[in-house]
Amino acid sequence: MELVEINFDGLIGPSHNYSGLSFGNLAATAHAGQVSHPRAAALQGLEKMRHNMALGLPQGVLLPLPRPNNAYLGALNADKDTDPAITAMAWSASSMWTANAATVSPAPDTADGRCHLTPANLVSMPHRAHEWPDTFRQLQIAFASTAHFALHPPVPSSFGDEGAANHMRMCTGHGSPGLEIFVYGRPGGRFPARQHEQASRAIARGHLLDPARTLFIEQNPDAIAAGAFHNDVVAVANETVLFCHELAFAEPEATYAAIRKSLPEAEIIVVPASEVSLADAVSSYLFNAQLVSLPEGGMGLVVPQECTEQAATSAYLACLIASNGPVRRVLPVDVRQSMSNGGGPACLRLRVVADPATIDPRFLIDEARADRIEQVIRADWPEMIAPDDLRSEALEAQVVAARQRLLAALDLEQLG
Ligand code: SUG
Repeated sequence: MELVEINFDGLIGPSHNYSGLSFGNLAATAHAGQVSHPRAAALQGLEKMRHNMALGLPQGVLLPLPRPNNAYLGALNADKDTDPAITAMAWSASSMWTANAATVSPAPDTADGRCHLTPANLVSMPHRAHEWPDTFRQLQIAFASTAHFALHPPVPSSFGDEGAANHMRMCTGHGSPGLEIFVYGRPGGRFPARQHEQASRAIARGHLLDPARTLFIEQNPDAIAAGAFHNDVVAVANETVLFCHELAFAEPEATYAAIRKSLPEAEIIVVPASEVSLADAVSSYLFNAQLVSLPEGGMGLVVPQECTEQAATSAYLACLIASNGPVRRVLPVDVRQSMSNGGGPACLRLRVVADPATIDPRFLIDEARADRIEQVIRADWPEMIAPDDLRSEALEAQVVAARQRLLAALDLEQLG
């Protein structure tokens, strides 16, 4: 059985829109009320998947959730005319950011030798808190083999959990035992700290992790205040490499020392604020990159196109490559539609280390399946959505039908 890292990208749903629902997410609030382009958004996301497949990386997909979520509106005794903010919550396509779908602990890290998954409760943001039951249904199908996977219920809503966006894993190889690093925020700042320490600890216990290979690290409150609403806006790890901003963690030196103690092979690349300020890191999303091990050796950093356009970040990336370190290639991708809601390349994917043969193949994609998905997007995804459209019955019918066609194309009607 060969364990490999599979990136499960969230396919961007037909209701993708800009409603400014995430306080503390600067891009999302800056774009509130703008017209969105769901078809272009989904094609950009699919193109990123194809880009990574062309690098030789295994690729998975998670599907858009049923939207609008009329059961959610019903539970609030609301309908589409009650309150535009509530309507927008029911329409949100936010499940595209699958880094927030779940926390995943691969089999080599757990006491029972299974890969453990806990869906994120996402309670900090109302438009996201109703995602998990439908996400859970997909995970139940995709990772149905109980010999290989353990799927947990979410952490109780008393403690906010945002999934893999606040969780990093370092190891000498994906199939070797890893060091799992949970990053939480302390409440009380200008913006919400979305990941609660107790949620992280509960997940680590449930996943049967070895305390000697588990760290709980506080996020720097200044980073949250600067718009790093998740740790993956200021840090990313892959195998032995941690790539992070100088101001990512509350106690950086102690954090690096603890990592090196558990994993002496660790290479920690710290980007100084004097070269890339926190503000530049948040606007270019330099750290919301996919740091991937390339089949030919070395690592690639799949960054948003914005990184090549912002002076400080692109100058830094040129030095990073020239330094001859572990990161051998910078690979820009265009995910602008998602970026405008604060979701970069890393937000759009959930990493699962597993043997692909143990996963339901309908959630794995190759070029032929990508072609099938592309046809449905081109034919059925709305071209654009303006805020007022969220009350339109015609748009609702289109969005519902588009998702049904996608499910049919992927043989997953049972999610209907
Ligand atoms: O939760 N944006 C998402 C972006 C999530 C990014 N994920 C990671 N960093 N892993 C969020 O803030 C905006 C939706 C709106 O405002 O309409 C939104 O939900």
